[in-house]
Amino acid sequence: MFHLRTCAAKLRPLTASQTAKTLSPNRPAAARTLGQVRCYSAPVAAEPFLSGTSSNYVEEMYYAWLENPKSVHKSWDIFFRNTNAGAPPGTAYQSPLPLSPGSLSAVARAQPLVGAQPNVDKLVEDHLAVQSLIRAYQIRGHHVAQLDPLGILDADLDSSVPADIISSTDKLDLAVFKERLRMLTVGGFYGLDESDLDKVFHLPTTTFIGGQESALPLREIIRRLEMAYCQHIGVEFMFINDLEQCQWIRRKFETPGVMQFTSEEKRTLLARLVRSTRFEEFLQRKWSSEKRFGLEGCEVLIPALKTIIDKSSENGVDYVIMGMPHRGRLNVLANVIRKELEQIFCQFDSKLEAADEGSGDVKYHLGMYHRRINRVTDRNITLSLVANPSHLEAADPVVMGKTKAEQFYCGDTEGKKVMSILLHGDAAFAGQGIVYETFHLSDLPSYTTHGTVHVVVNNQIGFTTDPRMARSSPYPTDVARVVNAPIFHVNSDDPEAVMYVCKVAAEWRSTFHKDVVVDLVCYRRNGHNEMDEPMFTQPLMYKQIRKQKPVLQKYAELLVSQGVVNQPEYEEEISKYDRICEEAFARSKDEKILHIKHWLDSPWPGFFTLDGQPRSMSCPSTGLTEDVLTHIGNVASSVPVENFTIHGGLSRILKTRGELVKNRTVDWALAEYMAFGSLLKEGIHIRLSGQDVERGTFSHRHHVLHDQNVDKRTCIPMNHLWPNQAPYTVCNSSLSEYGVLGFELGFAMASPNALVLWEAQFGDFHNTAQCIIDQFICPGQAKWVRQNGIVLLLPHGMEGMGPEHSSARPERFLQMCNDDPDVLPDLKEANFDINQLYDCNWVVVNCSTPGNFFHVLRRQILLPFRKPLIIFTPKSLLRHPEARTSFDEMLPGTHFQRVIPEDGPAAQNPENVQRLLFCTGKVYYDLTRERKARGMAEQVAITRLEQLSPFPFDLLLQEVQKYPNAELAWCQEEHKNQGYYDYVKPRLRTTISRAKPVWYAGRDPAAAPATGNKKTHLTELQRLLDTAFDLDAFKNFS
Ligand SMILES: Cc1ncc(C[n+]2csc(CCOP(=O)(O)OP(=O)(O)O)c2C)c(N)n1
Ligand SMILES: [Mg+2]
Repeated sequence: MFHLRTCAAKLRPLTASQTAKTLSPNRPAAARTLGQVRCYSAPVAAEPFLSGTSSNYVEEMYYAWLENPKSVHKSWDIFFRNTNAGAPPGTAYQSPLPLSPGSLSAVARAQPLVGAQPNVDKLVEDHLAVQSLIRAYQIRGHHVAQLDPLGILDADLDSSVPADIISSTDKLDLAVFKERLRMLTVGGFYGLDESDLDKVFHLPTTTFIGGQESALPLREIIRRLEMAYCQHIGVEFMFINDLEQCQWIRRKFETPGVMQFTSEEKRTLLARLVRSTRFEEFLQRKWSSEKRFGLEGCEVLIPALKTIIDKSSENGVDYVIMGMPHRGRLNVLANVIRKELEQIFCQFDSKLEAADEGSGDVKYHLGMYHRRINRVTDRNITLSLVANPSHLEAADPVVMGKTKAEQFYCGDTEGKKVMSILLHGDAAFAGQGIVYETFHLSDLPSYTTHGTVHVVVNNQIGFTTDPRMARSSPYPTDVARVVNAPIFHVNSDDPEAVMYVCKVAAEWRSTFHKDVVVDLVCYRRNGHNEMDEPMFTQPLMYKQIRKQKPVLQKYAELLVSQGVVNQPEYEEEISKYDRICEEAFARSKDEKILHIKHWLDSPWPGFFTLDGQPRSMSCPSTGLTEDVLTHIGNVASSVPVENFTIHGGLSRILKTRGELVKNRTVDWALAEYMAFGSLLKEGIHIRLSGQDVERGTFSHRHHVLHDQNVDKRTCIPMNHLWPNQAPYTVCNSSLSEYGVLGFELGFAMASPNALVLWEAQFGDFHNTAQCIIDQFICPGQAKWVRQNGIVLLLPHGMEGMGPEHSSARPERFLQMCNDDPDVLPDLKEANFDINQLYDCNWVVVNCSTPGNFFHVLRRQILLPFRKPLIIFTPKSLLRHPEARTSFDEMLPGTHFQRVIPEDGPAAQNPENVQRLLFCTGKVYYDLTRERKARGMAEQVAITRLEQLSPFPFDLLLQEVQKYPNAELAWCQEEHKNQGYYDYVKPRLRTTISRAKPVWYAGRDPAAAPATGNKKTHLTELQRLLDTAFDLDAFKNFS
C-alpha cells in the first residue's frame, strides 16, 4: 500500500524544481524537455495499470519518454501525449495496431486518439512480462548455458531449467522448446502466448540486446537473450549491487555481434593452443611415468592467461604476480612465464644434483620471476609465479601481499601497474576457507590490490571426488559473490568464448579495480596425476572423456573450415613447436646441477653479493644516540598536528610516556616506538598489521590517534618523525589469521628493506594460520631459497585468563627449529652468533625487557640477511613497573642480549650459589619477587634466556661454568609438555656435556594450556615457585 502511494505521488505532475531534484544526473535531457511538456495529470486511480509493480515500469517509460518521446514504444508515446493533452481518466491509452513480424512501421502509423477505449491492461502486462523475461535471463540464464564440454554434467549441479526461462535444455529439440514456451506462456508464468512471439516490445534501458534498436519482436528478444546468456558463456552478475557495473557487464555480453575475432587473433589463439597441447604431449612422450599434473582437458588455460596478460598490459600493467596450484603449472611456466624449456626438462632428470643450500621442492611447486617483452603489446612485462606448497589455496593471500608490496614500492596507488592473477582448482576453490578470507581482504584500504583476476580450472572433479560430494553451492565459484565479483562461466571447448571472457575480465579489472572470476568449465583427460586410474571412480565420465576430441583438434578444424588457416600451416605450427621442445630437451642434457636459485619468485637486487651471499657476517650495534631516542620519545608522547583533540585518557597515557622519556627510560610501547621510529629514519618501511594493532589489543600502543571532535580524522605521529623518513603503515586487519599472516608474508617477500610485522590478538590464535607457518615461514628458505624477514608478535603469558589467551604455543615453534639438540657447535668460531642466525630457519625470542625487544627488532633489519622472527610478547609486562629499560642500555655500542645473566648478589660470589635457575620471559619477574621474599639472593642465581633459538650455547656455557657448585634447573610457567622445556633441556645438557642433570620447576603436563580457574592458576604458580626455591626439591631424584 505504501509502495502504491509512493508511486502515485511520483506520477503526479512535477514542478520544475521537483524535477531537478528527482531526476538523476544522467537524465539531463528530461529536465529540459519537461519545460515544454504540459504535466502528466491523469488521476492515478483511473488507470488501473498505474498500481503495484507495474507503476515502476510505467515510471521508467515516462522518464524515457520525457527524455525522448521516440525512445518509447509508440503506444506509450500516444498514451503520455494524450494524458498531457488532458485526456479524461481511463481514456489516454490507445492499443497499438496488431503487428506482423518486422512490421514496426505499423506502430509508426498509429495515431494518438484521445478518448479511444484502450486494452491497457494487456499492453502493460505484456511489457512487464517481457521485462521480467529479460531479467530472468540476466539472472538465471547461466543455469542453462551449455558449459560442460562433455555435455553430460551440469556446471551448477542442477539439471532443471529455471521456471522463468523459456530456453529448453536441449535447444535443438524444437518440440521441447515449444512445449516449454507453451508452459510458460499460455496462461502460465508470463501470461504471453505463442501469438505474442511476433509482437514488438519496447526494450527497457537495462538491456543491450537491441543494439541500435529500441524495440524488438518477442521472438527476437528470446533469441538474443539465448545468444547472450545460454550458449557457451554463463554470466553471473546480477547480485552485484552497483547499477553501473551491471550495465557494463550487460553491454559486454548482450550487444549483438560483440564477440568478433579477427583472423589474426584466431591464428594467435590457435598457435597458443598448439603450444599448450604439444607441451603436455612432449612431456608425456619423454617421461610417461612421471607425475606432472598435466593440463589435458583444459589446454585453453594457456591462451586464457595470455589474453588476460595481453589485455592488462595494453591497459598499462607491467608486472603480473601469479599464484597457482599443481594443475598445469609446468605448462604455465613454459608457455606463459616463458621459463627456459631446458630448465623445466632437466628437472625430470633424477640424477641432477642440487647446487644450493636447502632441501628444495618438487618441480610443480617452484616459483619463477621473468622480465620480458609482451609480443602482443610490445611493452615490457614482468611475470612472477609465487612458489607454493601442496596446500591448495594457501598461496592466495601470499600472492596478494606480494602484489600489494610491489604496488606500494612503485607508488602504484590504484593498481594500474601491478596486478595479480590467482588460479584455482574447482574443488579447492569451493572447499578451502582461505579463499573466503582472501576475498575479504580484497577491498580493505590497507590490503586491497585493486582487483585480482581469478581463473578456476573447473575440471568438475577433485582427485576422485565428484562436485556433488565436494560442495553445497551450485558453482565452485559462489564464494566470490560475497565481494560482488562478477563470475564468467565458460565452456573451455569454445576457445573463442574463453578468450572473450578473459578479455572482459581484464577490462573489468582495469575499469573497476575489483576482483573478477573466470570459471573455465573443462574436464581432466587423465587421472588426478598421470599415474592415476580415473575409471575406478568416474567410469561413465571417463568413457565420455575417451570419446572427447581434444580442443586443439576441434578448433583447428573450425579454422580450417573457415579458411583462417590451412591444414599445412597448422601442421607446420605443430612441428615448429615440437622442434623447439626437442632442441631444448637436447640442451637439458647438458645441465648437471639444479640451481634452485634460478627458480626465485622475488629477487632482491643489490641486497646480497652477486653470488647470493650476505655482504658481511656481522651485525652493527643496534643502539641509538641519546638525541634520537629523545626525539622519538617526544613525538611518541605528543600530538604532532594542530587543533587535534585526543581522548582525555590518552592524554594521560602520552603524559606518562613523556615522563618516561624525561627519566630516560622506556616501557614496552616506547621501546617499540624507538625501534620503529629509528628504522623509519634509516629508510626502512615498516608495516604492522593484525587485529586491532593500531591501538594495541592491550591498549598500550596507540599508534593512531583519533580526533574526538571530527569523524574519521586521525593522526599517526610515527609518520611525523623525520623529514624524508620512510612511511609507516599500521593497519587493523580483518578478523582473519590465515589470510592476514599469509598476506604479510607475501608483503615481506617483496623487499628486504622493510620490517613487516604481524601481531596476533593473542598468541594462540596463530594456529588458525598454521599452514602459513608450517608451509611457508618455517621451511620457506629451505624449499625455495627465498629468505623472509617477517616478524610474528605473539602475546603470550599465563595470567589466569583461562585455557585460551594464555599460550602462544612456544613448544611448536621450538620443535620446528632446525638446530641439532645433540651437537655442540664450534663455540670458538668467529661471529658464532651471526653464523648461527644465518644457518637457522627462524629466530625465536622471548624478551624480558623492553630494551631487548627494541634491540631485537632493530637487529632484524641490521642483519645482512633475513630470517623470520617469532617473538613471544608480554601482556602484564606491558605495564609492569619493573619492566623498564634505561636509555643507557639502548645507546650506541649496545646490542640485543641473547642471554641476560644474573647480575645480583649471586653473581658476586658465584661459588656460593646452590642453584642456577634458567628461565625466559615474564616468569623472571615472579622468580625475582619470590627470591626476594625468601631472602635467597645469594643462593639462587637466575639467568634469562632471551633468544631461545638459535640456542645460545656459548653464553649458557659461560653461565654454567660461572656457578660451579650450583645445580641447574629450568623454570617455566607453562605446563611441562608445553613451553620451552623439551627444547631447552637437551641443548642445555649438550652444552655441559651432560655433566649434570637439568631439573624442572614448572606446571605438570596437561592437555589444556591453562586452567580456567583463577584460584587453581595461583596455586599452580605458587607450587612452581616453591619448587624453584626449595633447594631440596630434587634431592630425592639425584
Ligand atoms: C589443503 C589441501 N588438502 C588436500 C590436498 C590433497 N589434494 C591434492 S589435489 C586435490 C584435489 C584438488 O582438486 P581441484 O581443486 O579440483 O584441482 P584439480 O586437481 O582437479 O585440478 C586434493 C584433495 C591438498 N593438496 N591441499
Ligand atoms: Mg578439479
